[in-house]
Amino acid sequence: MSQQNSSESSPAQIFAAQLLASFAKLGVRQFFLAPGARSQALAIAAGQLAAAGLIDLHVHLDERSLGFNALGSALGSGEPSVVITTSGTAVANLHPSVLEASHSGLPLILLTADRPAELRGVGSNQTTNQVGIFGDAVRECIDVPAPTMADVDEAGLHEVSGLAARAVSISLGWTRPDQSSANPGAATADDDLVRPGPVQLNLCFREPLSATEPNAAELKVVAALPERTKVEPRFAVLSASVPTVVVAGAGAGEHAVEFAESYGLPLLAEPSSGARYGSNAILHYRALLAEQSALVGEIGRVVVYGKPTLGRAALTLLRREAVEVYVVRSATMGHFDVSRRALAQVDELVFDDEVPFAWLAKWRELDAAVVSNEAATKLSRPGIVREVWAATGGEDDLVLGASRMIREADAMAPAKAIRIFANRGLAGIDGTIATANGIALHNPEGTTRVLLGDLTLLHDAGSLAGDALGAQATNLQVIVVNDGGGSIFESLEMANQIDAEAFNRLFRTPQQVDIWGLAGAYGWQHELVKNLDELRTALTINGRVIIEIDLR
Ligand SMILES: Cc1ncc(C[n+]2csc(CCOP(=O)(O)OP(=O)(O)O)c2C)c(N)n1
Ligand SMILES: [Mg+2]
Repeated sequence: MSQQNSSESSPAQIFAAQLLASFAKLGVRQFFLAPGARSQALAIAAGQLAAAGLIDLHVHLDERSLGFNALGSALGSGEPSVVITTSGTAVANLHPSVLEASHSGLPLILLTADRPAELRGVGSNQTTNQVGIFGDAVRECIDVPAPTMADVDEAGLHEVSGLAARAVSISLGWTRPDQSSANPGAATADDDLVRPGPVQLNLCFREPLSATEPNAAELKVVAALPERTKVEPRFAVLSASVPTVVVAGAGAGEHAVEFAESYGLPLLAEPSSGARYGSNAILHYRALLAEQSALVGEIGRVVVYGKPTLGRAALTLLRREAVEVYVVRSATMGHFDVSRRALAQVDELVFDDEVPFAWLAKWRELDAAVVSNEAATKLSRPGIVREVWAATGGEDDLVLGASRMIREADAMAPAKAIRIFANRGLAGIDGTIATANGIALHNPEGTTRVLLGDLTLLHDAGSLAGDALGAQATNLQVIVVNDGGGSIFESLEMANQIDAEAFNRLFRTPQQVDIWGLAGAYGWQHELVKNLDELRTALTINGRVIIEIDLR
């Protein structure tokens, strides 16, 4: 019997050590753990790998926060995150981040500890049905029976490494999931596209639940990823005579810019698109579309990149009968065709001739003619956007919370090639601080800024705790626009139809949290700014700071 299988160990520990060492061997670096008993073998193995410098381990109390932290790390690095939880509600707390990761194509590998088969369905403590708990939000869910000594012989360990490789490969969108376990609803309507996303390994463990042997960091593991599934690219040729605009939604990226610039097309790019830069960006497109100017009436074709979700005007345009719609497929954001009118879903588009330059020139002229009628010095939402954009450079990251400020930025933010993130898969106001924390892990030099509303901050206040004994974000600024509740709801039509008290109670939900006290409780700096000059200064603060802008 090898030393690994010595009686000092347990099958649970041998299995956990082999599995986590396989992930490390496959290049997975970021591990996120919340404490629990059923998952103890995984925790011990992760601790051993971290102590040996083979992985980075982040420990958080709250699994909802943990999941978003892992998601932020995947966003910031493009690499998979491994998330480890105990059983029961701990698993369910991952659901929001799993949904977001599913809809935005982010690689999360969930290791959820569970009771062995004989303890299921008999009222055991902290035991529920974890298989399928995430429904179609996971690409694949594999229920792994509790390992026995016979399962962790040489052949068994080889299988464990294979399990890790499969999880990584599916999470990255390299391998097509087994359709019997993944609900096809999770995939795009384009069935040949393989999308990255969350994968769940539901791991049953039987007592003894852990041992100090083997040391995961000392295992000689052989593991390799399967070959990447090839997807045949789809092309289309477009007639240059149809006046075309490019709409870039979340996840569009640089391809949208390259396409617009190669053919001289107006680029209507959301701030979360990663494409709001360059000289083709039409900054005030929101206003221009809403005004329905003559130029908007001339649009004959829309090419969509990513997932546009911020405004109704773009959607109205896509629904217009005289407008042809072409959708460029996104492996991350999936199938986007809300008007159900796309003529084709393609990977690459070319024009049959030169696009007349006059088309773009007219858009630029109209864009330049939009003037703001408010004083540039006022502490207003556009003023805040301008300052935040001005302070953010190539070494920084900017995270936009859902709700009003991202729409404000969509209406007027400058064209600037900076890294901007926003959870637009499902556009929740949850998990924003944790997401930013995860992104910041990958940016120790620059500053990670989060621009968000007061309710969005409070929704995720627990994530201010961070990882007390682990790596903390170096420079993280939470810029909170405190307008006493959800002011975005003021733009709903009914806001003027019901009385103010009912509106406040049912929608705005004003809060009276002392944000200075909140910051202090979690050990954050707090800066209250009353004008744009103070904001500009606050945006240079290092460390972890909440910058509160009181607009009440
Ligand atoms: C998890 C979740 N719950 C509820 C919503 C609905 N929702 C959208 S915006 C919003 C209010 C946000 O208020 P705040 O963060 O203060 O931003 P403001 O609009 O005031 O700038 C709510 C509740 C959501 N998007 N996500
Ligand atoms: Mg608010």
